[in-house]
Amino acid sequence: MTVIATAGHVDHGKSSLIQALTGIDPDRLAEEKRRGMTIDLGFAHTDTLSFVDVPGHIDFLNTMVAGVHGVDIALLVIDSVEGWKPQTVEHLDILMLMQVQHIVVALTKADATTADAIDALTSHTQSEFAVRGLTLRHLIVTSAHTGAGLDELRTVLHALTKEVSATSTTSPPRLFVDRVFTIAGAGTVVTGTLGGAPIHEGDELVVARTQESTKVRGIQQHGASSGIALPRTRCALNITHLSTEDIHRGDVLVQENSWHNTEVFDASVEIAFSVHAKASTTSPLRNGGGYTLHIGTARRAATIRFLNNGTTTMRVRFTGSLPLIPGDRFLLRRTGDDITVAGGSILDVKPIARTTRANPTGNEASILKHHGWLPVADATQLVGAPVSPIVEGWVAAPETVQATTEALLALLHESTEVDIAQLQAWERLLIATLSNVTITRGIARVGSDNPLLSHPYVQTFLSSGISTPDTKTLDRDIIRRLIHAGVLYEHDNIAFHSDTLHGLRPALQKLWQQHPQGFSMSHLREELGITRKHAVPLATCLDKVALTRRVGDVRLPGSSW
Ligand SMILES: Nc1nc2c(ncn2[C@@H]2O[C@H](COP(=O)(O)OP(=O)(O)OP(=O)(O)O)[C@@H](O)[C@H]2O)c(=O)[nH]1
Ligand SMILES: [Mg+2]
Repeated sequence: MTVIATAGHVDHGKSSLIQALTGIDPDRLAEEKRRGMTIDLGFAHTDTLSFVDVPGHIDFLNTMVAGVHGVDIALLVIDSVEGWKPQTVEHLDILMLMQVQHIVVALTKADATTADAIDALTSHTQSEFAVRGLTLRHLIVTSAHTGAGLDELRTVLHALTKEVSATSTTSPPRLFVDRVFTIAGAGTVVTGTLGGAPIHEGDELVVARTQESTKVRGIQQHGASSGIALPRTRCALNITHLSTEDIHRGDVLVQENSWHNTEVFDASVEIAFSVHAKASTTSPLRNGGGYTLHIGTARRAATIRFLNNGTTTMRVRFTGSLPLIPGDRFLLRRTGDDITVAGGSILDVKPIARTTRANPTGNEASILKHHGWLPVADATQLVGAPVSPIVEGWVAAPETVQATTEALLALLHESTEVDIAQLQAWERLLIATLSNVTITRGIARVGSDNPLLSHPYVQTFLSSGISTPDTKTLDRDIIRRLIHAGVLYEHDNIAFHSDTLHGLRPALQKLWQQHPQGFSMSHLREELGITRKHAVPLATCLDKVALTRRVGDVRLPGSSW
């Protein structure tokens, strides 16, 4: 069940509304009862809805930010008597910067005001949303005292919960801890809104900050035991070996070696709406320190530096490391005046280029290009999703593969014999895949002891590129044996050398940049300037070497791409 977080100014009726909806009082601390105010995160649920209730008071804004982490739906509560107040605005800024998908507005305390006042507040709220470019899909007038509007609110929240529950995830599990406590007889329990893949009972996890390991002894979701915690839901994990001294809010539980821990990242920047509205011409951000970074439930002192002397991307350095991936959202609050100034999306969790040169985009191709050859496990962590190897255990961007291949071919032609022990691990694997190269006793050579591979046809096909001779005019037996040896690929009496096919990588890359949904036969003909007679066999042979795969009438990257 996806999580719904409350938001809104102090005393506007968030906790009362949650209690009226669920029958559970989210304010569980004695101090909260005494002061009539939410101080810490509260939790409540029904069979179909799961809530995190946040404090509205400005002093507890950090707690509010931790509460909205990882949620897809927010319930923005506005008191119909008081209307919009400073934390209505700041909380909405935060929801926007965190890109919470759905924002439902509840006007509360309808019993304490007039219909005219509610109409006026409704139109004011509509215009506040419109000016921010937000669509106000749901505004519901409620009263926790009379029960008005509660059924309608439940129906809307239930429908949205169902709508977002299908979100898939490609990253390994990550739990930003928001509460730690002990239960007599059970030991330490941590709670949070789970990100990434599910966690199972018995899983071994580590605290990212200390690398201390622990085991999940039990899982509870919404008060009931469960063998598994599902992504984007609330979960409570009963963990071994760690006391409440060892793990705190802001700590992160992950599987060992499954995330890249970093103290720096490059990111896109978005200025908070209300800050931007006040001073749209000057950026509220300055290179240097004085910021608090919020990611998940973690909060760290940070310094920033704009990239490329621009204002749209920046490098953020912070104290202590966190397990992060591209796409993670974050907030920056200015420590001097304690204002939420900006937020953004992480683009690179291991920036290498200098800030004056860095140009991150966040997509897989550019991350890989930036880092050269990488072990698949490292690349998966930097990209934040599984990547396929180019050669066993290693991955690189197409341009890098092309450059390495060219460098290896040049080396082979220069020195005729290459001692593969002198090569990098990925070069050793790549050189072995080049056709017409044999490796004997650790020495790579062009040509081979196999007379078939020195047959003049091999050179003919190599030098003719994609305008190859019709195989009908050639000795069928030799062609058949060259196909069998993986040197040639053939379709409809047209054959291509495998180096020629692999040499088309840059052209294919260009085609997919122009046609991300797949390129057609005529796109291929146009790009390479070839006839239909050659284009169909060529595309079919590209499918055979798995550089492409055919889907309907178009080609998409294949498993060897
Ligand atoms: N008349 C009326 N009063 C309400 C209603 N709901 C809440 N209140 C009152 O508003 C006050 C604040 O309610 P809470 O639910 O604690 O507000 P909150 O938004 O959770 O406050 P914080 O968590 O401290 O930000 C309490 O005195 C409630 O009794 C309502 O529907 N009608
Ligand atoms: Mg409250």
